[in-house]
Amino acid sequence: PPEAFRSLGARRVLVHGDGLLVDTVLNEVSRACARYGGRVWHSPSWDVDVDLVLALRGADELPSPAVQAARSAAEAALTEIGGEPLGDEGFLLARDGEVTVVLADAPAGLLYGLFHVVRLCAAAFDPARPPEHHRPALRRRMLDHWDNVAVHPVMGQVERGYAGGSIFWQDGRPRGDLARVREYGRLLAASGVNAISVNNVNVARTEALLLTDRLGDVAEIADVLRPYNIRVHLSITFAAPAVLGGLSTADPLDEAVRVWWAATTRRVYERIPDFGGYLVKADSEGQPGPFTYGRDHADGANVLAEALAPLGGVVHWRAFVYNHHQDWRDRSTDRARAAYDHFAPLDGRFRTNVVVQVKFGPVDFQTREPVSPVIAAMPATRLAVELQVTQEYTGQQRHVCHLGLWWGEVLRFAPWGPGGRTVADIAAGESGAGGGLVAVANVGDDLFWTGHPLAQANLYTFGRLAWDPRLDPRAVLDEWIALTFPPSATAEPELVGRTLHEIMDDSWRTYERYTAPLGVGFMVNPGDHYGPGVDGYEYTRWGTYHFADRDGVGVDRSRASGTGFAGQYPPYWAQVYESPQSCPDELLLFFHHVPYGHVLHSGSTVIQHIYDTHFAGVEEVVAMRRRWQTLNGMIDPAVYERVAERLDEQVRCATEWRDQINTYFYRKSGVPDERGRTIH
Ligand code: GCW
Repeated sequence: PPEAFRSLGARRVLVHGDGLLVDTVLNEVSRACARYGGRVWHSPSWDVDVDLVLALRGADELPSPAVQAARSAAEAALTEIGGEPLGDEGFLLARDGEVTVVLADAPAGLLYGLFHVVRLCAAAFDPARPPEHHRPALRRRMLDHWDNVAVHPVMGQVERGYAGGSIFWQDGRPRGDLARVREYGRLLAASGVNAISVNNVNVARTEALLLTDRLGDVAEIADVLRPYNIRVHLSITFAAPAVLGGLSTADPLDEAVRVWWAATTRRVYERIPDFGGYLVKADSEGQPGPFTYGRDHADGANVLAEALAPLGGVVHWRAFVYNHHQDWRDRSTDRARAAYDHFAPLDGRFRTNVVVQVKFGPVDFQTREPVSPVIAAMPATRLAVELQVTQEYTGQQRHVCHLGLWWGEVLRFAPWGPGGRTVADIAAGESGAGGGLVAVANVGDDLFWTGHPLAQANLYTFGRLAWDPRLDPRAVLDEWIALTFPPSATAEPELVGRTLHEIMDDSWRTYERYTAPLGVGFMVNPGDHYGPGVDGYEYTRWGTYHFADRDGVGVDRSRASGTGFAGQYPPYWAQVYESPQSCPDELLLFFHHVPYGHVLHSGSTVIQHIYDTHFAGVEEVVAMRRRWQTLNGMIDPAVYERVAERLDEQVRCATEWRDQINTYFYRKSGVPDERGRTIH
C-alpha cells in the first residue's frame, strides 16, 4: 500500500543522475512526496538542504556542492567498509551528517537502493546507522509465468494459477491493462526480481506465435517493464522452425534450421533490444524436442544459444525431462532418476549462454523432497535452480503455506556434505556467472494479486532470497509484514506482526504434517492436485507412487535394493540416504520402503508418526484460524475477510486430509492409534 512509502514521502530528496531507471526513481520519489508532503529535486540544477540523496557515481555534469559533499562522504564510507565494486545492481547506503546517501554505479543500483530505503522506513534516516553495501548474490532472479495466451481447455488461462486470470493475456489476446503490468513490474523490482518469462512452458499454437507474428504483444510488455529493470524472456516451442517457419524439420543440426533460428532471433532483437532469451521445455510431457531427430538436449539447446549469443541472450533449458508413460508395474523405472540420467552425461557440452534450469527436487515441487542431485552433477554447466512460488502442491493459495523456510533450507543445502558449497553458491556461480534462481509465478488479475493475501509473502520472499540467499526467511517475513501492514495504517502493529508470525512461520511444516507423510509425496487428487487422493496416482503413468501395502510404505531408492537413485548424490549424501538408519526422518519414505513399525529417529513408529502429525496438523490450522480472528478490526476489512474465508477452507481441507490419510493407513496396517483418537 502507499503507506509503505510514507517515511520516504515525508522527506526532502535529491536525485542525481540521468536515464530511464533514474527517471523511475524520480517518479517513485515524486509520487511518494506528493502524497506525504515531502519534496524532490533533480540535480544538477539545485543545491538545497535535503534528507536523502540518491546519486549515481559515474559520469556527470556539474554535481552541485551538496551532491559532491554527499558523494565524497559516501565514497569515504565505502572505503571504510572495504567496498567491493558496487556492480550493475548494487548500491551503498551511508550517512553524511544529517543526510542519508544512496550511491550506485549504475541506474539499476539506484532503483534497488530506493526500494531499500522504503523497506527500512525511518531506520534509513537513523543518524547512527553504519554504512552498508548491497549487491545481489545472483545475477538473474527470474519468474516464469505459466500463463496461456489462449484459454487452455483443461488448464485455463494460467496453468497452475490460483489468482484469477493472467495479468498479460485474456481469451487469446493481450489483456491490454498495461497499467497493471507496470504496477506488477514495480512490485517485482521492490522484491528484487529482474527477469520474467511471459508465457507457459507448455507452448500451444497461439503461444508459439509470440515469437513471430505476435512479437508486438511481447514488445509491449517489455516496454512497460523496462523502467523497472525487468527483462522479458519467452517460452518457445522447439518445433518452431517447422510449425512457424514452414521447414520440413526442426532438427537442431540441420543447416536451414540454424539459419531460421538465427534470423528469427535477430528479428526479436530488432523489436526488443534488451530481450532476455528463450525458455524451453523440450521432450517432456508431450512438448517437442531434439529426441525426435535423434539428437540430445545439448544439441537442442546449442542451436538456440548460437542464435542468441551475438545478441546477448540466454537459453533457459529445463531439466524437467522424464518418461511420462511409465508403467506402475515396472519398478526399474524411477522418475526421480530421470533428470540426472538425461543431463549429467551432457555436462560440458552446453554453450556458455545456455542455462540448464533444474527443479529444486528430483520429482516435482513437492512439499518435501531431497535436493535434486543434478545440482551437484554438472560443474561445467551454468545451472539455475527452479522453485515453485505458485502453490500447486502446497495448498493452491487457499492454504496458508509460507515457503520461505523451505527455500532457505534448499538454498543452504550443501550437496557435497556439510560445510561445502551450497545450492545457492552453485546458482550464483563463480563471480556471479551462474544461472541464477527462477520460480514459477503466483500472480494473477486477483484484487490481492495472489488470491490468498498472505501468499504475497511467498513472492516477496522469493525475490529477496534470490537477491541474498543468506537472509533469514523470518526476517524477510518481517519486512513483508511491515510493508504490507505499515504501522501507520494498522491498529496495534506489533500485535498484528506477532500474530502473522505465529500463523505463517511454521505454516509450511503444518502443511507437511497434514498431507503426504515423510517425504513420500503426491497423494493428491490427480489433475488439479488439490486435496487428498492417497491412491490418486498409484496406478497411473506419471511415475509418482508410494507402494503402500499391508506391511509398509515408501519407495526403495537405495543402491543396494532399490532404483539406485541414492547413488546419484556425491558420496556424503549417497551414504546418508542409502540406509533407513541414517536417512533423515523427513525423507525416509522418499528413499525407503519400510514396515509401519519402523522406529524413526524421533522415537516414534512410522504409523504412529502418521497419526500424530495428521492430528497435530489440523489442530495447528484451527489455531491459525483462531489467531487470525483476533485481528478482526485491526486491518483492512477486505483483506481480513478474504483470509478468513480461506482459513475456513483450509480447516475443511486439512480435516479431509487427516481423515483420509489416517483411515487409509489404519485400513492398510490394522495398527490402531496408541492414543485412541477417532480414526474413521
Ligand atoms: O508440476 C508439473 C505441473 C505441470 C507443469 C510441469 C512443468 C507447466 O503439474 O502443470 O507444466 O510440472 O513443470 O513443466
